[in-house]
Amino acid sequence: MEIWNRHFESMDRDGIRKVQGERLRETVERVYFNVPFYRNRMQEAGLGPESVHNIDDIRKLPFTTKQDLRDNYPFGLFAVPMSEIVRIHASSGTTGKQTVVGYTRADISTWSEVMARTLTAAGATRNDFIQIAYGYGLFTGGLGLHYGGEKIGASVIPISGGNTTRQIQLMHDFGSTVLACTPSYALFLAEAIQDSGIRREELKLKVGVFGAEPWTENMRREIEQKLKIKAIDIYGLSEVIGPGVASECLVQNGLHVNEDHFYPEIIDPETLDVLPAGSVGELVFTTITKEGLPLIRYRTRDLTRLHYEKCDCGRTLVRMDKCLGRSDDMLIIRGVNLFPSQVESVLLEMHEIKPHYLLIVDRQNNLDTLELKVEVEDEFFQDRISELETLRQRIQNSVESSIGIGLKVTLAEPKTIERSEGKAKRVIDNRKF
Ligand code: DLL
Repeated sequence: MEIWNRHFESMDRDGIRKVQGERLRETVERVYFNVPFYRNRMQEAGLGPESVHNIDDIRKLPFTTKQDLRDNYPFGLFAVPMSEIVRIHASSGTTGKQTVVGYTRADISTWSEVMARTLTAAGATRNDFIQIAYGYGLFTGGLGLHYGGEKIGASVIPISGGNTTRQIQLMHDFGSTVLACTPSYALFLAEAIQDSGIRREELKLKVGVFGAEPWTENMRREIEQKLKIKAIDIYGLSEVIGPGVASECLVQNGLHVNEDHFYPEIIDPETLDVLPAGSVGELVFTTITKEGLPLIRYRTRDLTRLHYEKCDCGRTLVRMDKCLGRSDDMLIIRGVNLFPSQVESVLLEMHEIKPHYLLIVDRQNNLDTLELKVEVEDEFFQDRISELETLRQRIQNSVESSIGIGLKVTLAEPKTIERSEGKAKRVIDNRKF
């Protein structure tokens, strides 16, 4: 089994901790002097750059959250002048504000490096054809995989997401060997291939690198059986870099975290205490080499566990379990991140409806569906059907344009959506992960 960067991917624990300590010191210095937000936070905590000597000192530093990125929208947490930024990506966020991330030339090079590791760990080489069916654009999936694919010298097919008929045709005609997309799209493609009449023997596919949304071992088995490939889990988030934060090797026993670039911790989301190795909790990352947007102790809200034993593949990089869920209410629908509060803020602006609503998420033919049920005010519910339909359409247009995902809106009579005594239940997720 090939390892892209044997030096860093199989370093012993003392060695890696030393590297992490040095890089953390540099990062803390960089943010202290270049980002007022971090300088203020550190000063409030009575800390300066000299407070950090080794990697264990990370525990003294304050946490950063998605809210901090929003408060400093769009570029407030960047640690370099904009003239140094060569790329900007973004992911969806509450009330229409995106989470914006910026990369220097060196960051793009780091990203290509960690993606080269990811693809190599999945068994890809320069002889492969990588069909990239993640979306290209502000989302980090397409371009992240793209640069990694080129770095290992593979033949990259930048087809982007959607257009299933064309996906299948190119997969067949070009002889794609690696498929990169979300796991739900992989399942959708698998069934579309079965229906297309193309026999599996006519395809050269051998492995898939799937991520950007939660999926279970059951889903993995289904994809592997239907597509007759190995399905590899890859994890990342835009704020940290995009894909390339952690990924499985062919042993498929946890995702190796590229901890020489992104230092992971597991905390209790309530007390914020760091938990001992092996405990389930919220994953926190500190970027220790990034220039454009370094993040200190960034709370991902993803729940998982870390394992430090050496893996059979020879890598010593710490492994994280498949994500077990989130410690907030974020949903991922067709790869797009959605907070119920985004929908709520649109509804609150319309006087014909009450802010009583329910989001129903389901999966039909392996594609996520989203339905919004919303209660109409008494006085408006008496109205004629055609007026209700106009209202329904208006809600649909406003919500769709705000969240960027298609959905079905249904109107409910006043007082029919169940009230809860505690925290309102806003989401019913019927997808089987
Ligand atoms: O989804 C980056 C990515 C692209 C990862 C392509 C893998 C492949 P965001 O849009 O910022 O970035 O969403 C990040 O998606 O905090 C997790 O909740 C979730 N997520 C990403 N990968 C996985 C995975 C990209 N393998 C958020 N399993 C993260 C479960 C995942 N959840």
